[in-house]
Amino acid sequence: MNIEHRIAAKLSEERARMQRLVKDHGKFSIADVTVEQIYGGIRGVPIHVTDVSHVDPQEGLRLRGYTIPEVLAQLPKSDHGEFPLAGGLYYLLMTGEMPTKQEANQVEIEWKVRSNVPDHVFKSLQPMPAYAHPMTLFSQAILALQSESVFARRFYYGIDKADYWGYYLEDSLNLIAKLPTIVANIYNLKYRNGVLVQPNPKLDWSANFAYMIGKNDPAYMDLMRLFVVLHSDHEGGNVSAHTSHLVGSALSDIYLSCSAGMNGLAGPLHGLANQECLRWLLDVQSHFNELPTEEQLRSYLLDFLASGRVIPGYGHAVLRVTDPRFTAQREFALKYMADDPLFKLVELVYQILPGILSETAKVKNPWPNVDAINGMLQHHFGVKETDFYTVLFGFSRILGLTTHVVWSRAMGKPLERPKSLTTDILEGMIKSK
Ligand code: HAX
Repeated sequence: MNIEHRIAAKLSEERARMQRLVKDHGKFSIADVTVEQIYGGIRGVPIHVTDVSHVDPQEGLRLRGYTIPEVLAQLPKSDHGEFPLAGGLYYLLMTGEMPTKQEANQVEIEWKVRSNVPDHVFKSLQPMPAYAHPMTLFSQAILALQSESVFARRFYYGIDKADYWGYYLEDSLNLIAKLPTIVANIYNLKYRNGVLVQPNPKLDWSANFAYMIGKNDPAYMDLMRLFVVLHSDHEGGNVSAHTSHLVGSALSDIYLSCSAGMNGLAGPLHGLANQECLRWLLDVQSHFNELPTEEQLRSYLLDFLASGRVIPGYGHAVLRVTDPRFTAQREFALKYMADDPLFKLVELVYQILPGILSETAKVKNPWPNVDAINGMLQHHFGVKETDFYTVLFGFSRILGLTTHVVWSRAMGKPLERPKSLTTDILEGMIKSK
């Protein structure tokens, strides 16, 4: 398909660029790692090069060099809404080129053709207890699909290293094609009496998820198109992207890599924050019964922080401004649900909390991140099962994760193997200086 040709056309130049850097500047030092950093989650230490996306602390996310407003404006749109087709987004992430509508539609068609989910996937989920978290089911479903890995089978019979990436791309297309059916039916299994729904061939990838959970509202379908763009990638250093990359570096296939990435996304400091954020907003709402005054909310927030808890949806490991993904979702909310009491609460928190967090010197970023609002939007359209929200995040993030993994194989990146120290060695290093 066209994506494969576009990647192939770029590869020799990209590989030569990397080889030149290593040959001519191999000993150039990028960063010194401090004791603070090694004990502080390796924060800020560059560990990886990827051109798929980049997060600038002051500007936020760029996907293949395009800001969020540019991506939303320039990607080909669905005929039935204002927001882009996921097929075009995937084309952009994989090739670095802004697709035409025809190219975006070709990816959508390719996904439809590959969308059938083998029976054993849902059969493996059905015996799980009702209280199993949907992220567990999601990761499990991806792992169950590993039986279908084209790369794993080809590797068994022997393949040229230079060709690995093509099989990874096949696996990526196959996995992503099945995601709307998998994700929607995890929802149905957990919250709609287990009814298994098949995709509607007339709908695009993002809208099909909405259709399969019984939401046919065109505004919700468009929200899902927006949601998918905004959550699709956030450079290579975050927990899920780094995990997938690391696992993929062992030549574990796309399914193994993405299932591992989803396990990282399931953590409350990463993807689970959207679930926590909506639960927190609902708690605040039920505490006050009606929209609090500024003073009431300020005092509530101060008490909450004084109890040592974090407020989900605020702060970021890299960003130092309001997340543009928050801004894009806020604009959607202003258009479709300006009078929703929960949105009014989101607005009031946005007005007050950054000031409060700034006063506590320790928070490096007092501004809202993507998760401060995404749950509220789902809640508005009746998707109220908060524990499902991280699955939605994963649904879209796999577009980015698989792109990183495909390109890592395309560039022939080796097994990742950083070094750990013992406390004695570290103390010895400090003494000897
Ligand atoms: N509320 C209260 N305290 C906060 C805070 C918040 N929203 N954000 C940061 N802090 C605190 C930290 O807990 C830390 O306290 P200690 O020194 O006592 O440990 C201090 O401020 C410094 O933290 P930081 O350097 O500003 O932030 P980190 O890079 O360590 O962590 C986090 C970034 C996103 C994990 C953090 O801001 C947080 O816990 N936020 C709430 C959870 C959240 O919204 N997560 C989603 C982030 C977006 C994402 O990745 N989604 O997938």
